[in-house]
Amino acid sequence: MHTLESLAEIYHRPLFDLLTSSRAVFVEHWPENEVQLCTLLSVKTGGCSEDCGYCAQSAHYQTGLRKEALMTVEDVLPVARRAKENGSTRFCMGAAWKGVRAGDGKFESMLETVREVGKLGMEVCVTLGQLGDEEARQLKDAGLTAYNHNIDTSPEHYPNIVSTHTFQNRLDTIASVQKAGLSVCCGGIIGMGESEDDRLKMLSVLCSFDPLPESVPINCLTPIPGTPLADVPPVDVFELVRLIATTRIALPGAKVRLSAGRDRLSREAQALCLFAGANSIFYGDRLLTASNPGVDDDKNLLNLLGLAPQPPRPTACFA
Ligand code: SAM
Ligand code: DTB
Ligand code: SF4
Repeated sequence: MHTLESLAEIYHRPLFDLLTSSRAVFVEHWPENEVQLCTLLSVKTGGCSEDCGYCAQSAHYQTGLRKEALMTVEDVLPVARRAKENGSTRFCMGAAWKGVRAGDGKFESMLETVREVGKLGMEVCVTLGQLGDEEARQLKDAGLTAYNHNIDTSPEHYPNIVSTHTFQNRLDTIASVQKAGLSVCCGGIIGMGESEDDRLKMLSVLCSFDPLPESVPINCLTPIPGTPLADVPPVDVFELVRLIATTRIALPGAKVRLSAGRDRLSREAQALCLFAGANSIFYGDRLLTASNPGVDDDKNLLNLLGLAPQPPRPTACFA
């Protein structure tokens, strides 16, 4: 079990010692030199009731984002098919909701979308906000692989970022996801004015999950004009690399996803993150609302580094 103290001991080692250790853990658990490509799609954009201080989609801030209604299964399927053709093995759909309720028409529509996308043979992940045991069970029955619900930062820093729900609400949703037998995708954002200890406290919460998270997205804040965090300066890249390396050592079997903020990282910085332990990226020129490197740049980078897109794994398919 990793505590703040044990994680801090790892995190603050001389950088090359840290990288030597994380690389050894990485190669032992993930020997294939592969990176999982995931495609994100915002299926319901903007107008969210929550006040998450980093988010372009909160109705509390004037971010200039155009709201879009929930996409139907017919809208989503062509995007999912293209994602598969382009080499993605995971398709993740995000909705700007506080949460979902069983029986609600919008939730029913999402279940239908999950059922159909699941037939394409990619891992299917959704991030729909808060849910309970029943909603999680229905998503599992529809063929969902994983549910993304980030804790985002330390329990102590969380109330500085969000006031409309609590850190405990996030944990309750994650418990329902685990209970349904779905994989948990849970990580956070760095660069929201937190300390390095806050990041390690976040990691120690992830390390306390049972089962451990299957996937850990590490996002660098994409500053959104109009939000309270619009002017927070970017995180030093070596802090990002240290966090990825420490995450790899603490959670050796997890997919560590180098998520938002890649378009502000140099190729060299991304290479260091992939060396330190990241083994997944979001692929395609848009995240949910923010920009991401273009697919040609990403293909080029993986080629230059001798990394291959992870092939579909039959066990991970629900077709
Ligand atoms: N409403 C759902 C929720 O809150 O879980 C799902 C959508 S939310 C956009 C998914 C995750 O995206 C957030 O938990 C956060 O980690 C990440 N995210 C959102 N805006 C971001 C930003 N500006 N920069 C970096 N990460 C961001
Ligand atoms: C996650 O941790 N990062 C992705 C995914 N989970 C859903 C979302 C990143 C969003 C970046 C900001 C935006 O596109 O609005
Ligand atoms: Fe954004 Fe999700 Fe928070 Fe809504 S709940 S404001 S979509 S992060």
